[in-house]
Amino acid sequence: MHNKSQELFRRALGLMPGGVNSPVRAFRAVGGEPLFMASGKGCRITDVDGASYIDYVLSWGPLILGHCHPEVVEAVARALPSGTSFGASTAAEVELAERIREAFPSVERVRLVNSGTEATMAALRVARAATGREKILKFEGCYHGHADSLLVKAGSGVATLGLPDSPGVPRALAELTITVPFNDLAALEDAFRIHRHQLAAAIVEPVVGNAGCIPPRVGFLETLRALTAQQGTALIFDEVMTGFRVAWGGAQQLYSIQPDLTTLGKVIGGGLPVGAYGGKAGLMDQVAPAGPVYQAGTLSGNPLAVTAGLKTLEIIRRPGFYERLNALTEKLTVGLQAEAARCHVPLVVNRVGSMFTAFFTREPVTDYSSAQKADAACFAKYFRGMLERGVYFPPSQFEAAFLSSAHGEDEVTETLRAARDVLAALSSAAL
Ligand code: KE4
Repeated sequence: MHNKSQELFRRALGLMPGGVNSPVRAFRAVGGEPLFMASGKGCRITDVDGASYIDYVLSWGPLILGHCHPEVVEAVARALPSGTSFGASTAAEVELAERIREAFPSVERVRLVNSGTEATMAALRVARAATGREKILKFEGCYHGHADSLLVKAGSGVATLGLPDSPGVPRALAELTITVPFNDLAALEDAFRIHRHQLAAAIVEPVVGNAGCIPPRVGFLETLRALTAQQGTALIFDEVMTGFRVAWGGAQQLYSIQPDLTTLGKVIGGGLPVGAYGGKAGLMDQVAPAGPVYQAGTLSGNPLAVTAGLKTLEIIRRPGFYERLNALTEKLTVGLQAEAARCHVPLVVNRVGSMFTAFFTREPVTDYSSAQKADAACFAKYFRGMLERGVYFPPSQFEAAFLSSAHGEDEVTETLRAARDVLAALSSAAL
């Protein structure tokens, strides 16, 4: 049934660790072997064996317009004959920086990089340089890329694979990373009391995506903002996933919080490699060559990637884009909860905008430990059942799923029909 994927995976296993170029692609948490994809069009993706699926992974968030949006393809195709990279500045990256600053007023200066990992790694370095402090605070289950300091109680693939933390991170460095549960105000206040005036930065996914989707409790981000301001700690909003996803201006617009530094990625590259970090001029003007904090990148601001990002932002800025996308996502998530209730399958669906996660649990999911109580085995059966019915969700309970503007009513109907079958089967199996 997946013969070509299986053959490619067999070859890949002898060439790449785990046969993949990123752990979350390996299907380890859901069983079976990973699919190899051949093409995508709109909201559907097709594997190398010719099977197509409604895609709710969307390259883990970047494809807010779906696959191969004609205007994005045309823009990149038009830019390609001018060159793929110059290692010099181009007009397009100035334009992208202007778009980012318009959407994120807290970002007075921005530096383009090639991934979210580079963005968060550099933002931490800026915060440590500006404060002269070494300790940082992160939240359990949040994932900020694979920079050493941030692979402590991380989410996403680290959580999916149940890795305690990553070997290879020097203890001396890991010990500088303080972690507290997301949404836990008491633990947050304790951390700022215990490490008073010692924290260089607090980095947070303002809406967690990497423990599955977990919204901030009312008052949580406000308290974090107040504590960081009081103690001269740089507040870093990691908006790699939420930036231009939950709103044009990201979670900081949605919750009216101004961080000191912001990291971006995914949507701003339109499916090509772009990351960014930025914030107050006083902080960012420390970055070389304006200041002494070094960060660099051969392909930073790559003309093709920036072109894809610029065209994507131009399209999502059009009137009604987010209203339609969010309304359709709500219809899907309300429908999933209704189908689960009909089948008496415990299901909690968290959603912010067009990112969501269905947790197989009865209890509210408000932090990483409550997310871990979800029935991962049941999730795996659900994932496989939906895949068999042509619906491709992220292969992990600890990930967010996404809609694109290419998804329509028909796809939601098709997805809910598949969910009804799968949840009924889960319910009868549980009896
Ligand atoms: P990248 O280095 O993968 O571009 O970005 C790291 C990153 C940083 N911050 C947040 C909030 C992120 O979600 C990510 C990356 N997200 C994962 C999936 N949740 C990427 C998928 C993967 O690792 O293959």
